[in-house]
Amino acid sequence: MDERSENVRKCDMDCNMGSVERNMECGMRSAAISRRTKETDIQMTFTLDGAGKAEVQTGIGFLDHMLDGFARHGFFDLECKVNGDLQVDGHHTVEDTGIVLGTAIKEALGDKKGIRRYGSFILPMDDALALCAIDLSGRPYFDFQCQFPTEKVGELDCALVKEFFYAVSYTAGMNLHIRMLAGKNSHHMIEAIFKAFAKALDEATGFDERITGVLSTKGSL
Ligand SMILES: [Mn+2]
Repeated sequence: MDERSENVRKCDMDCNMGSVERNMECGMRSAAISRRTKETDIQMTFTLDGAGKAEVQTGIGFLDHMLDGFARHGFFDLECKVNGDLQVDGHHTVEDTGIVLGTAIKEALGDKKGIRRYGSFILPMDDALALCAIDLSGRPYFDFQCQFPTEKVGELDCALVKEFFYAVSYTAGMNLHIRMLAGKNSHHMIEAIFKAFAKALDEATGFDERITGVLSTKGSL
């Protein structure tokens, strides 16, 4: 068992994950994760080098809409089925979906050889203007500066958007900065964040042929 598999195994035990595997067969960077706790039961397959296809069922319609946009605009493939304790509220469902997505991103990335590492995007959506900047450094850091004018959009608590991306950044080992530069409508603002994140992640995970190994003076990320 190599060091990474060992780490995955440890993570598996820590997070009570059922299976973590990386699809090496067709050279596509992808991951399949299942994670089950007393609060949520999540199955996800995620492909970095995808076509933008999504099949998402989280039980929260607006979150499905956001993850669909994330996959489409990042050209990722995402299948995600979540059974969460929505009778409590959306917190566990949203946070745990973020944990699994971050884990899937990390697994799909593998050794990060040849990737750009950095990515950023400023995405407009009507009144909303969202900035997202990413460094796939392996060191989690999260900064979120955004205030939504409403408490909810559909069944999604706006406060959970921050929780979702916090979970993604920490499990993926990603430096993630999100700022709202302008915005009046919560639906537009949140959608702009998810799409800006998709575009920034697509850039950061993309290959640059000038990069022969890992883009770090340390030699690993
Ligand atoms: Mn929309």
